[in-house]
Amino acid sequence: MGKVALITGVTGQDGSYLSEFLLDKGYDVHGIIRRSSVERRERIAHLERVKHFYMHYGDLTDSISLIKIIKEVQPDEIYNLAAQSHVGVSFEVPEYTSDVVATGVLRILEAVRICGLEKKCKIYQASTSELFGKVEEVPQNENTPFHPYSPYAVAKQYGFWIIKEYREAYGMFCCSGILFNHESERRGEDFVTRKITLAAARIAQGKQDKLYLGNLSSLRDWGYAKDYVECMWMILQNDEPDDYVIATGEQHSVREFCVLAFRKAGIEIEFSGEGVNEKGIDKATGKIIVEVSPEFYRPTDVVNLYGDPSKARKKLGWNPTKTSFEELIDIMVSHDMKLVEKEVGTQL
Ligand code: NAP
Ligand code: F7E
Repeated sequence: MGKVALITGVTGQDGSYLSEFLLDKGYDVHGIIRRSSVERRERIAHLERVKHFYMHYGDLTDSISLIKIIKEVQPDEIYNLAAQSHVGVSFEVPEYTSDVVATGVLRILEAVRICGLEKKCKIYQASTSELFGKVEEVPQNENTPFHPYSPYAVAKQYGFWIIKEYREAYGMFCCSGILFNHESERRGEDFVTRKITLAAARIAQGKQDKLYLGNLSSLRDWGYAKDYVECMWMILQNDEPDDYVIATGEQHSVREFCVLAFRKAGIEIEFSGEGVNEKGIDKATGKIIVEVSPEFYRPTDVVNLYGDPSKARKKLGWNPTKTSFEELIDIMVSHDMKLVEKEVGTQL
């Protein structure tokens, strides 16, 4: 009989790729979904009638639903991917963010104990490079001190420590993957990479005039989500439970991402000016197509993320550079060029 996995956040970017990955490996995959007034399940629509894929209504803020689902499913592995995952939004909804992102992890751990599954069930926690926040060293590895720098990051730090605590206090097999940014053609549209690739496609097709962004100098270590879900699984297959930094070991700025994405869409862009006055100009037409808007600045911003994935490479045999930065941009822009072709109307 195949193994049984339970995924929270199954409708998200990572949840959808992980479902596909685990189904391919012969797992029974159970996902927790929330009821919403407008169904937003496009990332898993193709899986809904697939054999061995099951969905359950639940919420990370609702212990009863979690206990019921875990009792019924009896999972061998839980992947806790659910979160209010937008850092900027966490400044607007800090209490809700903490409830889901911090206390939600505790609810999962306790539900597993209440169901008597603490010796059988392994747990993966979606931790984040945002823990390094106002960075204390570059690049960052498993020994770099944490300095969370947003309500989201502070909540994720609780998640990291409660996972470690339950591992040590109760001998549970629970692990955190400290994942650096990972993107894809399924990335939410309000994260900077997807916002750029969609805008590049729309501007190239005459369906948008201009793109407004925040901090163009912010530096990130961006990987491909499809490669990163493999690593989540590898972390739980290892003999010992442990925490790992998952990153590519390459760093680029938001500005650099813009130049390459627009180039892929057929537009050469040149930046001039500084801070809020910086502008991205279409070299062929002289038109300003990128501007900075303080609306997208954060009260505290994380600006220098750069991961060192040596431990994951050595201990798990994971390949951090399967998909290069340029290939990631190619995948996203090619996808969005086709998507935008089908769009009716303009976003001017
Ligand atoms: P995402 O696309 O924003 O997906 C978040 C998922 O969480 C969605 O399925 C969402 O469901 C679900 N969710 C939100 N609130 C919930 C609640 N109260 N109860 C149950 N489910 C809830 O995020 P992602 O990019 O796939 O990231 C997956 C996880 O990794 C998150 O925990 C994120 O914080 C973490 N992470 C992401 C990155 C990255 O670069 N992508 C890096 C490090 C860590 P709905 O569809 O109902 O909204
Ligand atoms: O911002 C800057 C922004 O929102 C990246 C989440 O998955 O990864 C993600 O969080 C950078 C920041 O991702 C805009 O200020 C400039 O410095 O794409 P982002 P994030 O904040 O790094 C981590 C690892 C997670 O754990 C999170 O769940 O880009 N930036 N202009 C902008 N960001 C956005 N969103 N929009 C802009 O217009």
